[in-house]
Amino acid sequence: MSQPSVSLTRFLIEEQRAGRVNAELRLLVEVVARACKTISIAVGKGALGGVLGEAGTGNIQGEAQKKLDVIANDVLLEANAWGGHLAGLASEEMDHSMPIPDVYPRGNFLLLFDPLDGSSNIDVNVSVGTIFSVLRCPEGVTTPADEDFLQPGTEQVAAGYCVYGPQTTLVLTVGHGTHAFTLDREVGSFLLTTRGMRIPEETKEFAVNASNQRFWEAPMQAYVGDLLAGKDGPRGKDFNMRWIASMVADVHRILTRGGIFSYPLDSKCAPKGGKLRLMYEANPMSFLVEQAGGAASTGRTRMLEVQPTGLHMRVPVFLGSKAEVEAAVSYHRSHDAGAA
Ligand code: FDP
Repeated sequence: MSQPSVSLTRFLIEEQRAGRVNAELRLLVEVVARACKTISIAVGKGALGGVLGEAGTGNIQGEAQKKLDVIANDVLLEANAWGGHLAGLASEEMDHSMPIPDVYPRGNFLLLFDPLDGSSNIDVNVSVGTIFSVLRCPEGVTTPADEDFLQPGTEQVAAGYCVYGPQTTLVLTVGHGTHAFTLDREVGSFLLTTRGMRIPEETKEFAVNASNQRFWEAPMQAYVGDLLAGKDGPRGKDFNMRWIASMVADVHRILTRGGIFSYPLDSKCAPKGGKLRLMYEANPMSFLVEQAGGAASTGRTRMLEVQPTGLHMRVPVFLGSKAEVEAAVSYHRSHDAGAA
């Protein structure tokens, strides 16, 4: 007899029985997953749904918003407002966090999300995705403000992303491994397709936007220089490169077959601290990667230990296969030791 398929609902109920999530967190994940199904349908309609192109607005980061950025943000806000599982929400697309409106009961969790990451790829039909992170609302706080969200990534109780590609896949951790669920589009439910994803420790594949090379710091120049030198260089093996420019798609590849993803510090993004956002991108992805046996760093500090200073704080990112992330970090360490 073939194994019965495990739906996300069943998986979460079993996690609750095992004492790994409570009813509120289970509801929260289910609500986010339901919102992702709605976003998946909107993304899938493309030009037929009139959802492509610019919205004509900008976000807090000064980036032009796509129509689908706005739609995805609204879907997540609306879905999460009334369930009673959250105390507040923060989105990459909004200037400030938002407490749950007074008309609804407030729960004990805080939800942060990037509603549609990689959105510059929407119009060209390349995979994009939703990333989310869940924190506990600090004890005694009933109306959370921005500062209540400023907790290091080690405090996350759940994180995940949904990639809208040839398949719609939800990847989730509640702190006990990283698991992938594929959307059965006919039935409309997420089914467990990989329990306990494992990132190979070693890799021969790296992901970086190489057009920024001239702006990188010296240790990054040295690190990538040695990767490119291949078999004849100090690393003694040839590396291949992939850059989708959609973080969810690049990270999904790494969780599936290994590799290192990096968006390092460069002289263009240095005044902001990096390109990617700690709270909406780096932390949830780092939690997922660590739970799959990988590593994540800023190049100098374990990502999950970075103390956030603002909701929209940006950081340099290196994540993926453990040995390769450690290699990248060692170039930074040696450089900094030499400079000291
Ligand atoms: P986007 O700006 O399209 O939302 O989050 C930022 C991000 O995409 C990541 O998904 C992606 O990895 C990166 O930016 C791509 O940046 P570059 O265009 O600089 O390569």
